[in-house]
Amino acid sequence: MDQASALNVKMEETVGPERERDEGADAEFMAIDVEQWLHMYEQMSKIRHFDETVNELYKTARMPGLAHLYCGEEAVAVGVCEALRRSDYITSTHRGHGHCLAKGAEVHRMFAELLGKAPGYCRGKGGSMHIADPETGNLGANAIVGGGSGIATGAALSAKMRGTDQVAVCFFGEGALGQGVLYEVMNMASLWKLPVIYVCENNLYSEYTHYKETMAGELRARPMAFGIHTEEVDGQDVRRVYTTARRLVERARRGEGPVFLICDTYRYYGHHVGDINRAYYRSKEEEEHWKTERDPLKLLAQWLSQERYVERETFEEIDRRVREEIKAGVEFAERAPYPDPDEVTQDVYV
Ligand SMILES: Cc1ncc(C[n+]2csc(CCOP(=O)(O)OP(=O)(O)O)c2C)c(N)n1
Repeated sequence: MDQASALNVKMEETVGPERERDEGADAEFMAIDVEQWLHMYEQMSKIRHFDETVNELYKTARMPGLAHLYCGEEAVAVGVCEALRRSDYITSTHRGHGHCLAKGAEVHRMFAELLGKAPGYCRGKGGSMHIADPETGNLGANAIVGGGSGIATGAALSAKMRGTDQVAVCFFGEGALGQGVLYEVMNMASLWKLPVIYVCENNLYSEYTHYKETMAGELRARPMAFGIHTEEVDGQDVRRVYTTARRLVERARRGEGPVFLICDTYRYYGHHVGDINRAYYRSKEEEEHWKTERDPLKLLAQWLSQERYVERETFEEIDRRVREEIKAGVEFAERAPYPDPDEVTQDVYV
């Protein structure tokens, strides 16, 4: 009996649905500049290398605490944030490094925060799950599952009341659908036609449980019950995430109300860096399938090579540049000072 059937979950629910070719979408992808796709590749590469390095810092005991890695899900953060302006808002989650970087956070200040150092985004007092950066519209990662939904919806209400055309994106995992606050804010957002985009990253598992074991009915039926326009997209294909997000963001900007975007995706590592023995909740074959067949970086690079004639060396050069930036970021953070002990009660709730 394979892992999927042991858990009473069908195989297609662990490897994702079959995706068909869509010629209309292909034409839309071709109309976008190669440079812009390469920028998205670079952003995804940055997130991948950043979080792989976080894992190393944890394993070699150079980082205090733990972290939730975003590897495998990069196309969601990058595709959505590429459709936003700097002045638009996002709220993030406990698995937030990808969202922060995609919205424009700087690698060296991110590492400084993770190592508890003074130049970090929260002066080293927030850590992985609380990185916020008002300069880039990032209203913060959040250790409370579903916690960002009230903040993003409030930000969208504020934008509407101030008469700006800003939008707010609320990223969350499918586990957040078990939180009541999400239903309260979706109700208000729909009634008041707020410019908020709920982005549900369905990576199949909430901690160690397949979502089908805890969710009654269909995921998409939940936002639809509030009359919210809902779409689902292959979250491993940054081309689809970006073009769909671009359309939905414009819809929200025009004042047509909230939208809900389900992105089908997968996390490559454990729920957090310490979750290394995963055999009791998902199989090695399943992980391999996503990594070899559905990797967002490989999928974009393959398409750019085949259809847009980008040379392999171009990707190697981008990856090399990214690795240098990551290395310099870690060196910066390791050299940086800790905050002064005298300020231990500043900027925190005591
Ligand atoms: C309100 C609340 N309940 C429980 C937890 C413990 N917890 C942390 S992450 C997590 C699972 C979240 O799953 P999901 O929302 O699908 O996000 P993913 O980890 O898959 O990205 C849980 C239950 C929490 N942090 N907050």
